[in-house]
Amino acid sequence: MSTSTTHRPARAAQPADARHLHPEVETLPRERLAALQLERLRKTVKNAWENVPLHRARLDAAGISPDDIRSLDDVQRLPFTLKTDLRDHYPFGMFARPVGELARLHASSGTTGKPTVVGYTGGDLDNWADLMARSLYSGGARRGDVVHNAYGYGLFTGGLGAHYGAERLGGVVVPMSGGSTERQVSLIMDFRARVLCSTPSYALAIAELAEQQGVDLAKDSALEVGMFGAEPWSDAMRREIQARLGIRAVDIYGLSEIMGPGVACECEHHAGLHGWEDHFLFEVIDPDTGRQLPEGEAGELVITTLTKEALPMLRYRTRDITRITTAPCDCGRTHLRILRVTGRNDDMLIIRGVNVYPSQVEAVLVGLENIAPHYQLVVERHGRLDHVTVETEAQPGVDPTAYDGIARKVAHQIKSMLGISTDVVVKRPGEIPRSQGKAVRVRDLRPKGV
Ligand code: DLL
Repeated sequence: MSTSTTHRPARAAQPADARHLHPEVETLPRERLAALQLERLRKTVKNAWENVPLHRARLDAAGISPDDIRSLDDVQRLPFTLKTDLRDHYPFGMFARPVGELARLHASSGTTGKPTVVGYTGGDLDNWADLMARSLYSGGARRGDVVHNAYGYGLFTGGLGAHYGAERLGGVVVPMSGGSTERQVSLIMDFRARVLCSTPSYALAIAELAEQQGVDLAKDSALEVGMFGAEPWSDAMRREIQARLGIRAVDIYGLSEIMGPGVACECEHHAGLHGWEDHFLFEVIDPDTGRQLPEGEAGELVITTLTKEALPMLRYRTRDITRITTAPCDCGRTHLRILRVTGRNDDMLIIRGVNVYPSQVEAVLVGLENIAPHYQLVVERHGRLDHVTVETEAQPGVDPTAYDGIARKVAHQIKSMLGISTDVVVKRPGEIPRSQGKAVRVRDLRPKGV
């Protein structure tokens, strides 16, 4: 583990046609990966126990000392860490290093209460840049590519995370951030960007504006790869973005509490996202019982960091719902794959007993005739039942007198695919708010605390 700072855009040593950026770790046999994980898990528990009072108190209460970690299964004896722990110890109470020894802070605002603050040593930033470079490479980015980075810069980890990863890869970064969508289009064209980094919803907003300006990004731009994440998105949305931008759309996952973007990323096979197991230990648990689930079963993703110095995380409950497989991947990488994150536990709606994630509604809507791929779900309480109105938009050029008929067809389609009854409102083109970062998919009008 290096302790240098990330402000050094080291050029990657790999030739442009190699299959992996760091083959020595990306294709490490699983037994050796497990041995490395165990060694690092022990160090992480020691770091947490020695330096973070909350972790020490919880480990002591559970009767576990760092020396008790003898196998990877012992991770199940460790207490969980929750997002509320970070909030309750705002701002620096979970840090394992004095703040003066850190190199950077990030924070996420959240909808209520105090923000969640995360910190990094120079060594943490160095590892992050490496993992993000590895992720970009696995998605198809290469040294020398112009990387147009439309993730928001600032406290959000997307902008700077992608930025330093692209530099580490040897890319030429355009630090655009979100917003100024017209300018995004002209710079993508003028600078001949090959790689676009943004949320999937913002990629669509860029595509839409280009079309309005008469620019055909699919035909005339140099874009080939999109690295999309930070929010759930469906395969239908992937097809839509691929067609409109003329690129291969790659799913990339991460969260600030664990690091930021680059915790897991798809390879060229798009068959799940390789989670980088030399730096993280992944589990899937039953969210109700907290028990670890066997491989392949859907549940809540739990991550333990293995190399973080400033903010070691023991069994962090992500609230993200997914499945894990360790089956070999055709790309040759040995690191496990998490399947597409369909949504967060907190975003799940229960409509007359049926569990639904907004991304499942998206999968039905996107690609339907006359409907544009923009939507919001408005959730209200009618008596004791939740009620959802799906607001979506007509494609430009559709006669407004046809909107009601289209709405009925969409409601029918949602009922037959997902088994839930919804009201559907078709709005005029441009009426659904466009995102510049994470899209707001749900407007929750239910009374609070009920
Ligand atoms: O969104 C980090 C990131 C930036 C990831 C850019 C990828 C690209 P947070 O703001 O802390 O960090 O939000 C983390 O976003 O727990 C998931 O619920 C969601 N999320 C992130 N990536 C994906 C994805 C960044 N590919 C939260 N698919 C996570 C689905 C995702 N959900």
